[in-house]
Amino acid sequence: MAEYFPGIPRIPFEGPGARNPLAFRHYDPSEVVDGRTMEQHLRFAVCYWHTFKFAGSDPFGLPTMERRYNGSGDPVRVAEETMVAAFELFSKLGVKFWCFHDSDIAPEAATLSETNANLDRIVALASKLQDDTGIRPLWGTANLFSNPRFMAGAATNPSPHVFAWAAAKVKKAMEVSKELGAAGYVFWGGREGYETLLNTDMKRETENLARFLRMAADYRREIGFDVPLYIEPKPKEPAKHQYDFDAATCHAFLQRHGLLGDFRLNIEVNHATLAGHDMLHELEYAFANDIFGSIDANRGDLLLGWDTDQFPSDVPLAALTMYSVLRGGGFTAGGLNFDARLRRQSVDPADLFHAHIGSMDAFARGLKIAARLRRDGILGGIVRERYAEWEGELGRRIESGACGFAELEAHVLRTGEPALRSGRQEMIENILNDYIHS
Ligand code: XUL
Ligand code: CO
Repeated sequence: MAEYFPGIPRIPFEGPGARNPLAFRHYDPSEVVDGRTMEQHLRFAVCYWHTFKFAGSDPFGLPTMERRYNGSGDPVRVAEETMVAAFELFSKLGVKFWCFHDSDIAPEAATLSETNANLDRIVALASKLQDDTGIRPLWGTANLFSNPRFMAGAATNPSPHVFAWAAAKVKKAMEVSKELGAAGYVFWGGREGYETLLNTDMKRETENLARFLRMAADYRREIGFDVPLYIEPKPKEPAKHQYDFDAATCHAFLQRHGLLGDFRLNIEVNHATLAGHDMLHELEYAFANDIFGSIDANRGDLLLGWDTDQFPSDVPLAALTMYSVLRGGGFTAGGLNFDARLRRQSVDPADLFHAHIGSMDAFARGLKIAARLRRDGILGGIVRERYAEWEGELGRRIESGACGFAELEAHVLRTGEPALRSGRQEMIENILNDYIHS
């Protein structure tokens, strides 16, 4: 079989002092942390679109990256070569999962039947490569945003004909995701929103989106695809406003339409920041409301207002993310999908490895820091103490619903002003630094 990343070995674990740029310093898949191996905790996935289809173009410039597998010629043959290259990269990195859109892996053709036939051919190859390596999709999805037919949305399109196209694409993408043994299925509605309200019927569009998602949930049951469905919140880009704005908006939408039992959230770091939140806010919201599912791990640039999808090599962020995940009970079907791409000047194939190695190491460190934070119980203790008064007589009466405004007014008249207690933010940040840098 052709080798697409010659000169790059299977990435070994060499430990914290290593100087080899093609080695892990912290990610040792078999190391046990808190009763599970790092591999079981972190469930890393490589994303197909950025890693194999992004070639460095931006709105101002042409592609910069040449890849041996992304050649010209018969598009199905090119797609097959890319799939072989993908499994070489997955295996060399030692990840157990990958994520894909239908149109990343197989070229679209003139008709739906031809496109589906292309997909079947590539899926047969992917199945074989999966059997050889034990790697499988964390989730699959359908691309409902690149083709011009989806310019005004997919399930929220003014045209039912386009709605039908979206349904046909999702139907097939669910079928192939099931065939490949995917652990989940994602809906990200990049064009499910609007450019201007002047030409938009928001009520109809959002109700049709709910109808569409209900059909998807029904079809999942019909074919016995017994995995979580995830909505991936994002506030904008490419739409000016996207209906799946953030975790809380998605939650309200799912509740309003009776879809909570079927859908959870796939939360992405850069989408959180575009919504004016940090990742921890989104995670905390999802865990508090029992809708957490999976994570698209990347990061944005605080000085740029768009989705830069950079690799998440930031250790403090990884530590706080994993602290939240561990507190929430860890991943079940979800995992950490690197929805991240190289910078345009990182043109070497080896850069793909440096990017993933750095991010996997950051999350391995983050996991260990998070496990120590939890074991020592310091943050948990601080929060418990901060709310300790709720365990007293007054707190218990309020939380059990035993009292109302009149009794509370009487309490204030009797006891006067409350004592002011420090939130100790700076002290807590210092403790966190001790854990991150020790
Ligand atoms: C776009 C994005 C998507 C989804 C899958 O911002 O994150 O790639 O993850 O469609
Ligand atoms: Co994403």
